[in-house]
Amino acid sequence: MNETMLREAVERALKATLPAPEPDSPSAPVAEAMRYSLLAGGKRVRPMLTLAFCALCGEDWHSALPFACGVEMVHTYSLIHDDLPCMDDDSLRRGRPTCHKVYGEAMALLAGDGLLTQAFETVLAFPDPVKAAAAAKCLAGLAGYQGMVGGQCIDLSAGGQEVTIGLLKEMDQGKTVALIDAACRMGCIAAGAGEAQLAAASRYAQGVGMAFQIRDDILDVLGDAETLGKNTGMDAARDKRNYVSLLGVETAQELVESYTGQAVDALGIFPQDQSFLAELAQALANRDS
Ligand code: GRG
Repeated sequence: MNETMLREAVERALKATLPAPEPDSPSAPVAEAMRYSLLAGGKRVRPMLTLAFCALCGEDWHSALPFACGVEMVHTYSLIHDDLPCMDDDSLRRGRPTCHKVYGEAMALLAGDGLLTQAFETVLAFPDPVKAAAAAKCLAGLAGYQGMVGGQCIDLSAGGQEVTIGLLKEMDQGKTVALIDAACRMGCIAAGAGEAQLAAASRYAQGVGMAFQIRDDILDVLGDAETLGKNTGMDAARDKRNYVSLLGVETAQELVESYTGQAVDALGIFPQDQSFLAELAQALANRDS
């Protein structure tokens, strides 16, 4: 199992889950907009985590593909909606014009809605209905108002205000950590893992998720738009506080390393080979895209 193998399996499964629409079908415009954003690349970090945790719990990772696709669909919906003029109003995502720039705001809104609902249809198609229901509940809880949507709500109300590290952490737990947590836990669920393993997966997600977001803040300042596939300098332009504006780049990167260490430590309870997930955490801590 390696990164390329997992990423290619995710790409194939996503294409199969959302095939090209019949051109004369009435829903073709929304299906096209959904495919435009979903199949635009992206690092596929969350679905890789789902597959890798399934393998770490001793099951064939291929079996977790429906859960991996579901998580990536929810992630893509959040990006489409986040880019809308009423949210961050962004023009570039995954190296392409954002969904609403190509298809218009109304169709981009529908494309996000379509991906969110399709995600649950995909998760619930998992052959074991008990695991399917558990994964759907996990995804709904962590992506909803007490998770990712809640984090976005804090983000919207925090703009232009004095923000503490505590509030920033609460926001990032929702916006970023929650879906990464769902991705890791759903891999464990696919493998029929027990409570101790689920709790360890959440500890890993906590470390990787916080590190991922703080690295994202650093890349918003130091990164290159072409490599990232999205515009940089956006938090400063919107007068949004983040880890870099509060702590500076150096301290922010120290935090990235510290959270990454916590993530790697959490893998200790698993009897299987942990090297893939440990190396992935390290690679994400130093990512440039
Ligand atoms: C429900 C509208 C709505 C939003 C939810 C996730 C989110 C909140 C907004 C997306 C914007 C954002 C900066 C989120 C923080 C998480 C994050 C760093 C997303 C980018 O994820 P990557 O880098 O993207 O994995 P790719 O394109 O590689 O999949």
